[in-house]
Amino acid sequence: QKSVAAVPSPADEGREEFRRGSAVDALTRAILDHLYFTQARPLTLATRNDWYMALAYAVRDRMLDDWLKSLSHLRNRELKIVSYLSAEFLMGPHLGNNLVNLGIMEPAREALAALGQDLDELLRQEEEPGLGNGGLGRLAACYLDSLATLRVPAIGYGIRYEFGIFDQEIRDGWQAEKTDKWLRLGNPWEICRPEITYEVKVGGHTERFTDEKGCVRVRWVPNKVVKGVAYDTPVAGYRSGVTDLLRLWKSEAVESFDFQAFNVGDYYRAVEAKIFSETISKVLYPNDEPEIGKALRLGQQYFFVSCSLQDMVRIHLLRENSLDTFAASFAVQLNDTHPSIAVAELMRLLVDEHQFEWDAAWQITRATLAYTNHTLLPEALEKWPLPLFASILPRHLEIIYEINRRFLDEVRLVHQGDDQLAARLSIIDENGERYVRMAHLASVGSHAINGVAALHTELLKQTVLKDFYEIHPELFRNVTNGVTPRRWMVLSNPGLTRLITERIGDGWVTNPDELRGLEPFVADQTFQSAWQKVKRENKSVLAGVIKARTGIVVDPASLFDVLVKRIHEYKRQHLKVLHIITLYNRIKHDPQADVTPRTFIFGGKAAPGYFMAKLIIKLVNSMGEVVNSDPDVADRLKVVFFPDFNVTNGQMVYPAADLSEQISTAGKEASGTGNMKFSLNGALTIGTLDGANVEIREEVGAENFFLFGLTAAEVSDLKSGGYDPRKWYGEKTELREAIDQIAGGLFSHGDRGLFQPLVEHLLNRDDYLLLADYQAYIDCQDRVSAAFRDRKRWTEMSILNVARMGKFSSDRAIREYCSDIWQASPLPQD
Ligand code: NTF
Repeated sequence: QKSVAAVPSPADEGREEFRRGSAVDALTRAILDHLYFTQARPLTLATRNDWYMALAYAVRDRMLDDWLKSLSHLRNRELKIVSYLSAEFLMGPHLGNNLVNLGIMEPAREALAALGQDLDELLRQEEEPGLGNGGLGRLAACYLDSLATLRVPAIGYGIRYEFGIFDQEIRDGWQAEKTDKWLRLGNPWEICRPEITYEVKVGGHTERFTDEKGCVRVRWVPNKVVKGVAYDTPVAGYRSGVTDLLRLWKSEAVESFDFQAFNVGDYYRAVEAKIFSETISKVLYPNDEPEIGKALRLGQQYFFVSCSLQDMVRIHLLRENSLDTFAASFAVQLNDTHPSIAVAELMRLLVDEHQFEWDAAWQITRATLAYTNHTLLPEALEKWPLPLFASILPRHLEIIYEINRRFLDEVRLVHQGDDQLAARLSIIDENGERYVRMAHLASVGSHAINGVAALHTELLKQTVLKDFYEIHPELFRNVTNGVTPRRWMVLSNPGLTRLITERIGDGWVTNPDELRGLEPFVADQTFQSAWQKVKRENKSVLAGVIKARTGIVVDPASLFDVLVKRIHEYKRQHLKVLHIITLYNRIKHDPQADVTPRTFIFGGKAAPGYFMAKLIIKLVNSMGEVVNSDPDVADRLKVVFFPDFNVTNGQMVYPAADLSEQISTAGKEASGTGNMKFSLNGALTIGTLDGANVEIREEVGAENFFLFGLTAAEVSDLKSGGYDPRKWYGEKTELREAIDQIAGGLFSHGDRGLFQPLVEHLLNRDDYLLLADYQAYIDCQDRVSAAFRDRKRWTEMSILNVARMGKFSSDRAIREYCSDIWQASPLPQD
């Protein structure tokens, strides 16, 4: 198993405490104290979880000084607070990350060793909080790390789901979902704040009344009220002296609410209300399923947004006595449309609860909010049927109508006579059944709108938000995504971290542009072999884990070709399958064929209701069975489906990859962030010109990147010209053979029905143009195979990839948000 050693960092040794060895002693004592006083366990009975908990509490204690300091900054009116509203935070295990960021990995290891415990074992004990689906939630986590590292006061606001993203098991080649009971053994990182609670109304109706000043006002009479309770998790910056806050809301029943029912003896109705309340934060919705009709999902969004905004209002009123200056206290970022109800909720709080005039409230709302779009896929753009919306948020619907009326009036004034334009821009979709379009609500209510990669932002302006761009181009920005080098390098790839730091020092951890300092060593023999050795060791570790989890034996000397991400047709895992079958057939036709030995590693979850994605998982496994057990292949090809891909597993997979597969149909992947993690860890990319791949290629150099496939423009031309996948099927022999084999039952024990829906779709629609890109992909993979045989050249390319990845640090992204969107600054050094 892999050892998670710390960087031999000058920052460790620099600490007075550390030099005296007292850090180790203090930690040892603290762990023992927590074992006794918090876990209530004598040494002789302590379980692994007891040790993990004791260590975690001891580490958390060491975050408190900085944390309490940061909390006191919340009251300082000079400091703007970044408020990141997100339905998902995919934080990954906390312990290792906190040890890295606090600079106490080695002292912790020693302290535990003195107690007869192994740090690595305790690190594996932590159940990761899987409060997100994939890239969007993980991005939020990387951004919190960077905010704290850059000393920007920030709060991440979200939902404390009792069950996060399901755990994936593979049974008979199919995905099976298991409830993620992540809180089962306790969560030492969070602190419950029973005194920070807010009431959130649901349903009912509105009433007009005249207030004491003679103004007509609106009162919302709900039919339910729930309570949100704050749970706080500290987020330590990397040796920055700042710890920011992740505040997640748990829903509970309002004690007083249904007392009436209780008093007349209707005990069951009172309990029912409690159950409804607790349901709201019960479970994370897996994405990629149509949201329409899911009342609970809208309830979740409103619940966390309302609690968060009420919390900000409270904090602001600790600073100032009027809400006029709210926008100077908070910059609120909407992570996709999931929190976009914030536009109407902030208006409601200001107008209904704090008696603001509409115009003043609107000015504050727009000055406070900004919106990030993360997808162009039409099926992922949120819209709520009007009746459903009205039944849950009657007051918000009225407010949205008013926002929309004023907005469309403005549009009509400037673009007279263009009724089509107003209809297209409207927050309410009136084509047939009526909907609230959440992306329009977010766009109208924000002072900045951004995409997450250069290409994505351009496409956003040309497609989904074209009309908004035309009337308000000044609102649009691009902020290309980034990932934190702390978790995705220092923590997960200690070997490479050590090697790099030996050569260029450790400044790159916070200033990854310094990785450029590796370029002079590119051709250096000793450095190259050390580089290869690290990769080889990471591959061996992963090979061990693969053996343990799947029973499949893989060869660390083979090319590790990795495709890990959510399973979706646009991400084209099945294109990868066609490639593997093609190589398989080449061997079958000529058992002596010269095929570079490869291990294909797939990983990723499919939304439980997404049939095609689940069928793709089954196909990978079925095809893998045939290939892995064929004596003609003689172990030259191995196919692995690594179950339950999550942050923890990602930390083992990225460092062990030789080749990173980023093969989405051009124009479909907004950015991708896995692509950055791979490249940062020395994998070379094979990819289309999609999302951030475009910029990664620009940075690392075209000669160090395997490019293939249609461009976004070519994709849209091909489609508008009437795309016929059968043409490609007819022309390409290897492609036809592979598809025929899937259809003919070669991978399904002769069953021609099993993969029929997939084959059918490819031959008749092929929405994601696998057939059109097939040949380019195969040819490019042949170049990859050849390149891998030239070990020296491959290693050079690998080093250059790492050396040139500086741009993709989430620190760079956060700096851009701070200066271009939030107008937020770091705390001065104390
Ligand atoms: C995802 N969007 C995109 O699909 C990824 O390309 C991108 O890297 C991440 O966001 C982060 O920006 C979503 O998950 C969603 F919800 F918008 F569909």
